[in-house]
Amino acid sequence: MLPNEREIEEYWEVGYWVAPPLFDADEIDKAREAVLAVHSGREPEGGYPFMPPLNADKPRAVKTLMYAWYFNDVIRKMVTDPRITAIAASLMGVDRVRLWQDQVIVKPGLADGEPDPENNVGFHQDYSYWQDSSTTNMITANIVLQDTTEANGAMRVLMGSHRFGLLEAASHFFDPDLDRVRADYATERGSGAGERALEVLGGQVTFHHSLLVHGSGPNRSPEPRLTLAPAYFPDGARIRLDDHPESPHRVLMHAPVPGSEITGKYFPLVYDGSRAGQSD
Ligand SMILES: O=C(O)CCC(=O)C(=O)O
Repeated sequence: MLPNEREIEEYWEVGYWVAPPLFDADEIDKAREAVLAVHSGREPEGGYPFMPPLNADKPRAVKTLMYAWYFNDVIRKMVTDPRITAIAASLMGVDRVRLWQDQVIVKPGLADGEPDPENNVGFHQDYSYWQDSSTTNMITANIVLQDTTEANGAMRVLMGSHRFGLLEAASHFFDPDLDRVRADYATERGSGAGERALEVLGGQVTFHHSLLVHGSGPNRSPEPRLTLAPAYFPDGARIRLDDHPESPHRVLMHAPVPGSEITGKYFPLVYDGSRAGQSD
């Protein structure tokens, strides 16, 4: 199920690609269970090794947790699955791929009609949080764990916005005002990119470039919207010391030397085209 040449060209044109369903109902059920377990605080025993989920104390706000792959087997298996990592390699145009991070996202359902802007994911560019990597040729996969439409808060993308380059203020994941941020980006770049909600079936996976502007509106359904969002980068990318010493990647790089390759157990090789997609 790799993208063909035309689809790869399209990815570079619009900044995202939507894969057909890659995971079956059983795999999705197991992943949903894992997502809810890691957000519940029941695991891992002894507490979160790196950082706790954000917004855990706000029942109606979007919640995210990073590095669950490190302690949860189901999540690790999914984010290192060659069905995904081979596609990431094809779209990035490289042979060898490493895992950059994961993000486990829970968007609670607001079916009772009470709005809560913090249920939104603000429009942002992932690379704005990732500037300690030397390359913007990085990619996020959104593994969608239920059928998802605008009604339950499908991810929205500003098509082609990865070609804007890094925007000045693009770290807006937790800024709920979608209209203002969208307008700011349009002002900065002088043109409005077309916007699209990625409506997909459970088990489908969407891929987006690290500079693509994306976010999402509220989940108005009764059920939580769950997503597993691993991100990948080409093997050989180097450490770039920016001015965010507290970024989780920087912390996990340990005594980072600028210009040296990003490697080590927190950035595992998850696809090697020359070895037919085994992980290490
Ligand atoms: O879940 C969403 O709506 C956005 C996810 C996201 O920002 C990402 O995967 O990079």
